[in-house]
Amino acid sequence: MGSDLAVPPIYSPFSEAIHPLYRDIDQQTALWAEKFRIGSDELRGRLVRHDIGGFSARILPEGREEVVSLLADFVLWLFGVDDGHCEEGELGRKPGELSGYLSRLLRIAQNPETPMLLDDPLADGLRDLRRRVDRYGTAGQAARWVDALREYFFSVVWEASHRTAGTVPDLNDYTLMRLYDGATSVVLPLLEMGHGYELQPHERDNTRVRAAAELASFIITWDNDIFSYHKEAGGKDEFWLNALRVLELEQGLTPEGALDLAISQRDRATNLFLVLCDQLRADASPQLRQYLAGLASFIRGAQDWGITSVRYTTPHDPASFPDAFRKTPVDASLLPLGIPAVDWWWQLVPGDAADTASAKETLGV
Ligand code: 3E9
Ligand code: MG
Ligand code: MG
Ligand code: MG
Ligand code: MG
Ligand code: MG
Repeated sequence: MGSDLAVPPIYSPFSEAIHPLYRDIDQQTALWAEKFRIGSDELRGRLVRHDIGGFSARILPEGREEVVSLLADFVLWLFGVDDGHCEEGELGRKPGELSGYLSRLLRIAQNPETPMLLDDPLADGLRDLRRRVDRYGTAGQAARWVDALREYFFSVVWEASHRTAGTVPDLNDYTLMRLYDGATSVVLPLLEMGHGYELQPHERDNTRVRAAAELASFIITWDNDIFSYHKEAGGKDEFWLNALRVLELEQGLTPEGALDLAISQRDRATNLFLVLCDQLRADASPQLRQYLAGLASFIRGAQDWGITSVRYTTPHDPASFPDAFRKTPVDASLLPLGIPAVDWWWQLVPGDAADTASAKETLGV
């Protein structure tokens, strides 16, 4: 049985939207998973019912159909790795072997023609994904996608070392790991490809733009930890990592207390994201404006999918979820969280920015 923790409506100032072809895209993703035999038959049977096509259609509501489909197939593939190998498979407890396997996969992502892992369904699926990344993206975007896969892979090896030792990281380490192990950064190049533009490196790698992308990762993964707590607490893996669990253990909180603190943290990250994006938009290129809008769609898409997908609602043992979002934060603060790895995000907004009329208007407080 999963946890019976009741999740209240959480704060989302972003607009709900979905690509009109979401049903077709979801069906095509199920066919793709079958064609490449992603995961065991049992895992694949579960994944194709999780509305991953709908998730992708929410991330790219106005995106090019082929890229929405590519993203959906890629997210299903990622769950093939994350569920199939890391959380439910044997490699999740063998960090050394896991890093070897993931390094081989990375070679396939870089050079799909490489004659390695020839009988491996995930490698075959990855070859297909790489060819489509080449078709719809630039060489630079393909390189960013490979680099982001590497940072995701590196973080799941760190996770596996905790799983093997049975240790739960402290909040700072967990926050750092979670920026990558939620596989959010691998989606970012597809936000660009979905709209057929390329963000120039001097903008993408600008510290404040990177902070905005990291804030999006933080919000998406903290929300995932809130909405997947029921599934994860009741799952087969007695070792599970989740922000609420980290807060319970580190700060001696009840699940309810940890939920309240996690909500306050994700609200404060959302407040900062809004103010930072407002400031960035002031002198942004059209591409950067589109990218920032893409981050907001990614956050909102993960929220709408998170409260509706049977992956998290688990109808056989229902999670207690809200059916809507709230328009104002529970915690309207623009102060840092006290987590060293990420507190610098707040230094990017001038000290008195929190008190300006425009910040208050942005936050609706
Ligand atoms: C997420 O964390 C793991 C990723 C591999 C899932 C694939 C999803 C994306 C690439 C987009 C980001 C979306 C999120 C984080 C929902 P975790 O906690 O293992 O996911 P779970 O679904 O098991 O709660
Ligand atoms: Mg489906
Ligand atoms: Mg479905
Ligand atoms: Mg995971
Ligand atoms: Mg998981
Ligand atoms: Mg989760």
